[in-house]
Amino acid sequence: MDFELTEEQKLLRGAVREYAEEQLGPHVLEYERKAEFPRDLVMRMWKDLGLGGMLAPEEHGGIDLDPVSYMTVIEELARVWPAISIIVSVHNSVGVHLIAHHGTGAQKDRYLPRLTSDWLAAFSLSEPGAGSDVAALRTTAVRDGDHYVLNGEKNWVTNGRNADVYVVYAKTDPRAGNRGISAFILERESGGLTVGKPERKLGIKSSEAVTLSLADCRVPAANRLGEEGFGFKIAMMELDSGRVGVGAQAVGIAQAAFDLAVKYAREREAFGRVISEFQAIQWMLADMAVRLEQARALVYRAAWMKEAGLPYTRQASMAKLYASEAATFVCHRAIQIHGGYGYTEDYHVERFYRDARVTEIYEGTSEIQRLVIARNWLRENGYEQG
Ligand code: COS
Repeated sequence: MDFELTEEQKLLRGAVREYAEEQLGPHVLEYERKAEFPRDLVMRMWKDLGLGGMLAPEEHGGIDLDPVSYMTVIEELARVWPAISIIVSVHNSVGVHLIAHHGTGAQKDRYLPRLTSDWLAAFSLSEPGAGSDVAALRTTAVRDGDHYVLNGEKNWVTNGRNADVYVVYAKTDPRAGNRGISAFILERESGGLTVGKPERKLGIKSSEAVTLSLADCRVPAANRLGEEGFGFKIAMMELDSGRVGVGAQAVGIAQAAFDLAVKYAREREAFGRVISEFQAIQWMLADMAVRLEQARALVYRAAWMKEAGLPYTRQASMAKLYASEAATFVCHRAIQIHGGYGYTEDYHVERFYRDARVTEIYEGTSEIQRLVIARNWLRENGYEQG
């Protein structure tokens, strides 16, 4: 058993930490306050560090990171700017990785070199009437010669206004439940595609979440990902890896809030002593530290299992569930340690608290993660579920 990162992974982590602190850190507040999407900074990360192709093979312009290395990058970005970490994570996991693993040769040749250099990907599964219950989605894709015609409404599309390509899910057989869903690559310029206004959210304000309207939107049949009817499984497989990424994002947020709390507790004086000397504060720090380490262990174990080629659906959900709830807990205590100052915008912990909250919701709510964990545990232990 080895809990250490390799030398290469440590170097990568150090380089991304330095880059995030120096190149991204100075811009966070301005973009977050304006709720502005940092396209220029994201594209610079593609160019400077190759972060647009973390999960793409080198032959297509990627840097082909192993899952553990990839998680260190997402964690380090989230430590400075949670919104940018989800922009990068969605692009790489449910965009690039999905095309790299389920795409045809022609799809990979067309999209991966662009996505690893100056394009952005988005993932469009949810609908106003279908969030947790994916099989209930109502967007349709009807075959018409060598095209499909898509009609429907999508929402919560992260990167949606800036994306150059979308992975969109639609029903090719509306009577077949989850087996009637197919996935398509849609280019931004496709006729019939209208992008709505970004939602006004509690946190991760510079990451956009938009609606998409598809009105007789024609997609070449060659842009279907995988077999007809295989879309649900593609989405589930890719969400497994995406959920570990959200776990890593939550770990980065928790680490940031913990570091800020420790710093403040060692500077702030009350009753003639720095407050870190009080047991009340130490107990809070202890509870935060335990959750943080536990969350990181679950995230890195799930990533290691993926790397080892083991089934990891349950571990991905455990990592996301635990890390997201740990992040909310750690941020809550970090504000408490800061007292009234923690409630102001000047001390950053309020921003991390707001940003942490969404990790319990997107890429599957905590309730869905519990369902996946229980179902898989029962199945793994021979108590097959109907
Ligand atoms: N990997 C591969 N295949 C999977 C899988 C996974 N992680 N999870 C499920 N499948 C397969 C199942 O094996 C089953 O295959 P068969 O029909 O061949 O037996 C099929 O998919 C259907 O699975 P299941 O019966 O579990 O589907 P449900 O409709 O009950 O849905 C949940 C399962 C609720 C877990 C799923 O809909 C889900 O994850 N919902 C949340 C979606 C989400 O995260 N939304 C946010 C989007 S991003 S903002």
